[in-house]
Amino acid sequence: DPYAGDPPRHPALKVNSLKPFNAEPPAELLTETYLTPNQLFFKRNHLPVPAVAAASYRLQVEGPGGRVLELSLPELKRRFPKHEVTVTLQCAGNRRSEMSRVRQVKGLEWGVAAISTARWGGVRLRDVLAHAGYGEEEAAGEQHVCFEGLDKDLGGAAYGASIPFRTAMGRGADVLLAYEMNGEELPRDHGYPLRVVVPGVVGARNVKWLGRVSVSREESPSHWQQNDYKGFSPAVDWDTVDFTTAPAIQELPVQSAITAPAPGATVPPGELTVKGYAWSGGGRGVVRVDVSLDGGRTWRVAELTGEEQGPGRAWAWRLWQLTAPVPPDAAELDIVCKAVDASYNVQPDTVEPIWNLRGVLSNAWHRVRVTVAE
Ligand code: MTE
Ligand code: MO
Repeated sequence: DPYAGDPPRHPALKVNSLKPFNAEPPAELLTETYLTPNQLFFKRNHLPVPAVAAASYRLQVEGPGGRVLELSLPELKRRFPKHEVTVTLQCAGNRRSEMSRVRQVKGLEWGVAAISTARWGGVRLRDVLAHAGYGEEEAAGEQHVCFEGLDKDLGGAAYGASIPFRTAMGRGADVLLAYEMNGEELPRDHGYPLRVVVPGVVGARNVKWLGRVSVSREESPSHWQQNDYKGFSPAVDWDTVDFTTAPAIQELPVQSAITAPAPGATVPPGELTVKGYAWSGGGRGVVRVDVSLDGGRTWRVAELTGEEQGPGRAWAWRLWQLTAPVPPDAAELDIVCKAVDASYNVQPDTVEPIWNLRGVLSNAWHRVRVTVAE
């Protein structure tokens, strides 16, 4: 069993797939704390968790002309300044199960919790690339920074992904090679000993168990860059899909969801508190969350909490809550939330027009129905 060496996991996690391990925390636990505890942070593995020995670990960095630098963990920590940043990671498949209720899609049936937030500590990718010999000028041509994981499939192919070179050099230099998560050593499930953290960008590019970094004119040749994690029209099916026609997902669209009350719950008459999270890609902050108790006919503005990060560098979610009177005659409530980001992007009201065969980018208004009773 190639998965026999996987680490132990927290029993509260809702398991989507055991081998490879994919799990999300219960939604109501997700918004209990602003930073997600490491054990509850969602886990998305495509392959067995590799056993990496810290002492023999070397990060390979391919410099210009193909010269390969090898950096041990102590060397990385000694040579480059430590940088810390709070970043939310979201899987492209977060809320996929709502899409498959419209029409069958291919993928893990994630609920609303394939998203989590941590304070990451590590070195700046930009500093490492500069040390390897790359300057800002490389950004002029279209180049990509390619990452390879140490996790491999049965055929020996590593997990891989890439980001545009300008993303690596820009982003307020917040793209990290992280060795710490919430003040602890990076856990095995999250990429021990070193992972990429690309703020504002889809989870899939945040390569764990990082083995090799290179710069190329081409995007990563990996399956997950080329033939997965792309968006398509609702008209495209598995007979007609052509993965070369769509760009790889990088920045994610504006997102929000309700984490409490739970779907199908019974709530007492009087007053109700609704809670959730909101986030947008590309460093676009969340400027407002609207909540409705009557299916979207009337709205109230929720209160936002959590870290307020700088303009264009809002990498982490805001949590939100709203306490409102339950309409006296209501037997049921159709609770809805929708967020607005700093570019005034909004979420679509329904799933149908954004349905896609892979079930990615599922960010329609989130709806939770509850019963009102003593
Ligand atoms: N990196 C490697 N090496 N292998 C993987 O399977 N999964 C990716 C990304 N990085 C993956 C990876 C995907 S799709 C996501 S959503 C995030 O890691 C999940 O990160 P997490 O498990 O730390 O939450
Ligand atoms: Mo993902």
